[in-house]
Amino acid sequence: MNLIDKLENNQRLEFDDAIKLYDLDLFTLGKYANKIREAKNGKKVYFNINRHINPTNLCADVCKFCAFSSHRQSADKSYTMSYEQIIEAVDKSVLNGAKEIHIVSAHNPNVSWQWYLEIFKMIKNKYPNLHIKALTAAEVDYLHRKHGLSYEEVIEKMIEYGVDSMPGGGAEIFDEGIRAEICKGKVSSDNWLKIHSLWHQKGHQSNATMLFGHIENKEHRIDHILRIRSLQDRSLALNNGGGFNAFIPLVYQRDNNYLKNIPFLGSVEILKTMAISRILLDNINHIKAYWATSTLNLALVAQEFGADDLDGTIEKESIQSSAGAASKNGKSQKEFIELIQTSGFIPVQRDSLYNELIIYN
Ligand code: V47
Repeated sequence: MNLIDKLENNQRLEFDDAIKLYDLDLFTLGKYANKIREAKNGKKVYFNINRHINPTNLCADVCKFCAFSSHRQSADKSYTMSYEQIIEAVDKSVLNGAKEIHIVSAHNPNVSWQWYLEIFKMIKNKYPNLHIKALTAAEVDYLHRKHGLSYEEVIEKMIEYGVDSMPGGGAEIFDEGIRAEICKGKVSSDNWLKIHSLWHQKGHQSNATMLFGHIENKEHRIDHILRIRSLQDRSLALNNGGGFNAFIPLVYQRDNNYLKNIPFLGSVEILKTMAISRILLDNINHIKAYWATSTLNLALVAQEFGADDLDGTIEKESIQSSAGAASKNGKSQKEFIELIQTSGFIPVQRDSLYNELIIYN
């Protein structure tokens, strides 16, 4: 059967076919991706009212793409937030209607593992219904390397201290050759997958990201997506509620970091990658076009090419905005809703696990 016949018949594609998807024109890819999107999510575009908090930028690791870490800033720009500052930020966000706090930090060698975890307990004690999405697999791996805790121990403590779900960060690109170039010393691809697998085995949900548009090629992207699909097969087979909620292709931002002379990735390549993700990941319900890295306008166009989620209002964000993204101060809910509606879609405010809270018909 040729590739188009396989697409017509919704057949699962393996590597040799998957790589050929990039040879199809954008509109053919969009047609098949949109068919899958509509079958899974109709015309709905999901978003949540969330707040990103990045409690420290002091990092023991040096990822070349990262502009957030204090390695990229003068010594006086390094910071570690106090618990008072963190809860003050959470208080404000809750007043603004936030349903989720998304907490991602650098790998800070000057604080204990308890410092990371007490943040979650403090928030949970005050706001038991607020969803805490926290600790990337890269942070879990760092706490293991630095403090000698096993992955299982870190995960048990995350649950005990109030983490509800894990964000998808730290995955970058799974190919170890590329990792050696861009994030040497950070969590390996096998361990990233192992940590999410352990989290899923506990019946919990997480997201998966892919950082693209730097020095990787199309083969690396396809390999990355298929490894995520394979773990999701194993996690769903457990039938315990655990697994990936969303796949998030993050477009590489080029400012203020150590990866030089990387040309802009064109919109066609970005949209093709979104569409290919939708086609290949038949076992993941949501593809998130994370507007902070793709721009809000392209994220809206991506909704026609397989994506069905825009992340959220964000409110404040430091990781991608340090590298040039326009996400420093988030977006208002009103703007989100209007932009989705005028693009011909149905805005749906969701919670972190994709339960629908408000449908704006
Ligand atoms: O892993 C760092 C990325 C990630 C750059 O799970 C960059 O819902 C682009 O995990 N250009 C952290 N990206 C953020 C993250 C995330 C974001 C949104 C939603 C979710 C979710 C998770 O940020 C890192 C890295 O891949 N990143 N530097 C950069 N220059």
